Amino acid sequence: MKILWILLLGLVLTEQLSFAQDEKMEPEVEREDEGIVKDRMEAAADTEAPAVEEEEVQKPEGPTPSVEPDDRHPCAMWMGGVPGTPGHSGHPGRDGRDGRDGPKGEKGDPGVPGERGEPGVKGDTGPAGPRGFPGNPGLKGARGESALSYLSAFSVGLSELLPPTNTPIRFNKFFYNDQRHYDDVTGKFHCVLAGVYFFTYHLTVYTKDARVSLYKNDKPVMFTYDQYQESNVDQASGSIILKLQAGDKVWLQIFGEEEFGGVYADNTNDSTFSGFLLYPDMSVAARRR
Ligand SMILES: [Ca+2]
Repeated sequence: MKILWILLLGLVLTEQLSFAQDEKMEPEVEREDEGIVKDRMEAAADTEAPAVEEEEVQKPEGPTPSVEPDDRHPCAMWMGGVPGTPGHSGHPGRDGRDGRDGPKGEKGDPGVPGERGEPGVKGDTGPAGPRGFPGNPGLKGARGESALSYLSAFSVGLSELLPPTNTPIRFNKFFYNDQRHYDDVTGKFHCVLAGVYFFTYHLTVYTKDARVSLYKNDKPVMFTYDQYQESNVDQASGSIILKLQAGDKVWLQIFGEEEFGGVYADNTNDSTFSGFLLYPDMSVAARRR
């Protein structure tokens, strides 16, 4: 019986020594591995296993060196010895090398457009551009009021040799009188269009003096006096601008007695009286429209 216990103790000690040798050999293997994969460990520092885990792994799980007799095989102790304790699990392997980059993926779908930004600050005014081409002519304007509405002119001459005095001189030789504003029956110009008029007369004086007045509505407004000289043919003339209203009358008349009635005309000497509208009174013309 004593010999049996000595054998069991020897087996246990042999197992313990074998386990201790395994532990001493592992660091050497680790050092060899470190030399090979040193670079890999540096690159994969993040994924390195914590030291705590290694310590826990290296801590041997102490087997309880107890030997229980096997009832099923009562002769096993005599024939072959006690079965060995199962070995410890090995250390986890180190991480492998990083794989090569895979092929480039397909282009993704366009993203959703962002929100519209705030309007920018108004920029400075740019320099003036070059002058453009002339534009097309505009449309023809509407037909206006005919200027013929404001026509008034006459030019007449004396046909009788010596007109009577103190009465309007009747000029019945017509150079122009289309509007018939000069009345050769009365010898007076009849103002139809209110406005500003110009009048002029050029008279031949012969056989005696001539004194002529230009009348406006029964009142003389201008005088011309020419003294006749024997064997001469003289001229007397005058001109005036008057503002007239519609209905006004203007004429020439010998002022004085017969000794001042030297106004004369024949085939080679005319005595003329002319007048025309310079411009109408627009305020009156507007009321006429
Ligand atoms: Ca004279």
